[in-house]
Amino acid sequence: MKMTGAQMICESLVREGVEVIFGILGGAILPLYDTLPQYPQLRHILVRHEQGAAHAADGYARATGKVGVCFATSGPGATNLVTGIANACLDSVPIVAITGQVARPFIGKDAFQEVDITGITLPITKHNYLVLDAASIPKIVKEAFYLARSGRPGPVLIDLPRDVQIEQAEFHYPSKVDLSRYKPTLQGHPVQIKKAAELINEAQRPVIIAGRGVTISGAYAELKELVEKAQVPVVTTLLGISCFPESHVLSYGMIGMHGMAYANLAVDAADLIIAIGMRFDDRATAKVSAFAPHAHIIHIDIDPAEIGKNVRVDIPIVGDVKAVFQELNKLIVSAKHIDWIRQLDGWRKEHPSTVIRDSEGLLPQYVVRQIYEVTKGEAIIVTGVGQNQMWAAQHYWYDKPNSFISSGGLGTMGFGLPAAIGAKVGCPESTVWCIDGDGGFQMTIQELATIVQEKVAVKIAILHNGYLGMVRQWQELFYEKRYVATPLSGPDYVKVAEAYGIPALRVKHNEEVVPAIEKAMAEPGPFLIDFVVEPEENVYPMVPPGAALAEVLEAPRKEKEALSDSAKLPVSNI
Ligand SMILES: Cc1ncc(C[n+]2csc(CCOP(=O)(O)OP(=O)(O)O)c2C)c(N)n1
Ligand SMILES: [Mg+2]
Repeated sequence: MKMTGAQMICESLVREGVEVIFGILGGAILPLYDTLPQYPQLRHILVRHEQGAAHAADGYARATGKVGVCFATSGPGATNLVTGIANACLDSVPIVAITGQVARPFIGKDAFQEVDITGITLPITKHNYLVLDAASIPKIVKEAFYLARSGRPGPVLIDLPRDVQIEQAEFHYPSKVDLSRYKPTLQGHPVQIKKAAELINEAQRPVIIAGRGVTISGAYAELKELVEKAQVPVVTTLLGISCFPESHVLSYGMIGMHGMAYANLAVDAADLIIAIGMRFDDRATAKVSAFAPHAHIIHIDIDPAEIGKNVRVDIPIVGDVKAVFQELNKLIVSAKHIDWIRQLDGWRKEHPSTVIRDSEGLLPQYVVRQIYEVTKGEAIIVTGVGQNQMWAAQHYWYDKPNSFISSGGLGTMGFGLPAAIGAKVGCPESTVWCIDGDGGFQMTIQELATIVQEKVAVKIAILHNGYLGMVRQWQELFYEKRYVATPLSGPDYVKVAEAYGIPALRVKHNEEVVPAIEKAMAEPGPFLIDFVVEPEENVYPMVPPGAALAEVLEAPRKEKEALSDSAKLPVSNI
């Protein structure tokens, strides 16, 4: 059947199961947009800035496990996607970005709104394409989706000249891809798996570090089976949060710069680290040369390029986490590590990293904990970047698989709101809370209009401290309190929300917190709460830059003396 290039794109998207596209149009992509009404299965969500489109596609992909799709026009539309594409690349998120390009005869002529977006995005995409004829569109789209979602997922960009969108050609959708040089290894090598099992069975002080690869692979049950059978304590990376239930007795929280002190101490003392679907990011390992100094390391990852990249590894296993676990679990013997787990529980009591101190002033940690209480831990939490992100990671308890969405690798302020839109569009039945900082929120604040136009019932909590807080914290601790360029003003967020048509409240006192969150939850549509919190509150624990995981700073003594015992510390019954 003959079709235009634009129709071929839409038809191919439908065949790939796409339901939602986030984007903004312009001249170079107008033929494609003009075709959209012929495909009512494709819901288009008009964002207010292309960065929002890429982050929304990213949030959608993380929340659903499907490929997120975004459209932008050539030139500035395409460059506005760049941050979102880089963000998806660093966090292994499958998105397909389709950009308009100037017509073929104009390419290379510095034509109006021409940029070399395939050149620009080469290092931040898993792969990208410049489409040179309409006939190749079905094959390219098929490959793009396959590449985005298979192996280690990531972003793929398709650049589509305007005249290719109009050109007619025969449409043949391939039933499978033919990529002879791209064959991700899914099954782990049996010899390596056997060696890993032997190490696990012999270990006295084993620790699992679980990363986002567990979530991507959907290996929740397999991980739990191993943990319970071999009695191995679990810690996670930031992006590993919610791949293992945090109220499980063998869960010891997050490691890293703002990880739980006891989690970091566990890694430091371990004799075996089983690192799963994680890439030893420097925020997770802290000083690499002092990382897990007493441990053998097993590293399971689908991407061979990650093995041995940052940390020495004794037993590498390249493969899909779920497939590897299915084999590994057969070789694991039941064990009890009574002394080791007692030791960890002791550290958890001595270093109560998730306890919130009593305070007259409104603490951001308390706000997060109350969002947990009111939502009963069932919400999907999407964060900004900075202190708000760390408090959201530390003080909500993630038991529900894949319920924590955050920008890890790129640490992109402005991610929260558009990513929350994507998550809510993808999971309309779930409650989605965006917990953001006042700085990051102002970076993509314009997406409030998207929420209203598209009726996206996102709940927004701004942890409003009047600072670029995380940087202020570094200035306080390492730059003798020289607060250069971190004090931050902003608009009246309640008025702004109302101006967009979103109901909103301001909260300044502890007793107002729960009623406000309950009001937000009772509202069927979106709701915004401006939580005016203690301006100079710091995130603890903290491993200072350059220090080892074990050199963790905890909340100053004065604060610790007034600790309330309200924290829910899971206590092992061993
Ligand atoms: C796009 C971008 N610019 C700059 C930074 C550097 N940075 C990291 S955290 C932070 C402060 C964030 O402030 P806010 O959003 O108010 O969150 P808070 O730390 O106060 O909770 C900054 C500027 C960044 N991560 N991303
Ligand atoms: Mg702030």
